[in-house]
Amino acid sequence: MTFRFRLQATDGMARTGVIDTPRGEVRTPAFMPVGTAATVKAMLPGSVRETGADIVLGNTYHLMLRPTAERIAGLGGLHRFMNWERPILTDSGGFQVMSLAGLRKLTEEGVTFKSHIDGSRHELTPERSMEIQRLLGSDIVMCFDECPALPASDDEVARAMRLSMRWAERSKDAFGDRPGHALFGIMQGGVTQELREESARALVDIGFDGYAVGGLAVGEGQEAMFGVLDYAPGYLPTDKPRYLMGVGKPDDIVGAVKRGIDMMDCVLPSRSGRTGQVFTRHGVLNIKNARHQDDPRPLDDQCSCPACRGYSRAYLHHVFRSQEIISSMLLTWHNLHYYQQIMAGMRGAIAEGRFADWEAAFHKEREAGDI
Ligand code: PRF
Ligand code: ZN
Repeated sequence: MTFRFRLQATDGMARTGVIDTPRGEVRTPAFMPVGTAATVKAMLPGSVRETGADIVLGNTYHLMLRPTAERIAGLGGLHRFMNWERPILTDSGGFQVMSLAGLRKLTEEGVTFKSHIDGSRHELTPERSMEIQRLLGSDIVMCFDECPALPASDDEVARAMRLSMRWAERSKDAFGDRPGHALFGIMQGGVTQELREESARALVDIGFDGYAVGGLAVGEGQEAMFGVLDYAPGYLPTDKPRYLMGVGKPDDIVGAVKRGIDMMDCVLPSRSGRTGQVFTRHGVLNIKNARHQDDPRPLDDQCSCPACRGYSRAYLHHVFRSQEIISSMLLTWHNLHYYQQIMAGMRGAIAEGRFADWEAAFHKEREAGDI
């Protein structure tokens, strides 16, 4: 069994399909929980699966620093190491270097940087990123790129995009031919249409198994992001998956799928689970708030997750305030479950040609207010 994308239905620009991989199917549109340090924090792999996830994301940057890619390879690869046998997509490291590492130096060759953990010096290049992602055993490998924070000057955005395109070519050469594994290119170009088009052409010329839209959700705001998504997916092949990196809030995800995105990842549902922010059909609530302390109701009476089936808001408020570990476990489970419910809802609606109605109902439930 090799890597393949089967588009099954479209509704407007929205699409639904399946990515076949040797480790199982990924139903699209797909939301990928983030497992940065070889764990989706506060969740057992079986629990992640129970929320409905088909694939999780891992990070080159974190794993190369600790415990190192060579150690994970020696222990049988990332799937075995973290006990998740289904597909894993790994990010390439460039984005995390820029947002997390200490002193950095960027050259044509790559990036040298200081670890945020112990200050030790490291280098990442397209070739080294491909080697690390191979050692991890990643099913979907991302090209090494540079993502500038916005706002940035047109010159800066163009320079970073063109460098990323040269790195994409080196990534492809270094990746080589690996049946059953996929390499995705990453489009850059900020919020400038001409640069996005140039980037897409460069990637399509090289040829990838899928295409990511990078460089968004980095400070430009939802309206500007949707502005780019109104045209960017149109520059990409229809028969390959499209992945919007690092997005987002529930309404970002729905808006992205509406515009032709097939895959997304974000720390928001899992991180928020640990900070007490809860996503529900009616909007966001903060469990820390004193108004929950006597409330016998579940977070969401229609949600079938363990937090909602077994516990009151009062209990969840109590364990959060008491900094009990079960608080992170339950809130993360609920948030991931809710995100996967959104994805399943969209997949069903697209398949049946009723995405517009589904989207209207999604927004209406949130406007109803009173959470
Ligand atoms: N590039 C890579 N990873 C990313 C991004 C990117 O542009 C983003 C942007 N939102 C998140 N993660 N390699
Ligand atoms: Zn729930």
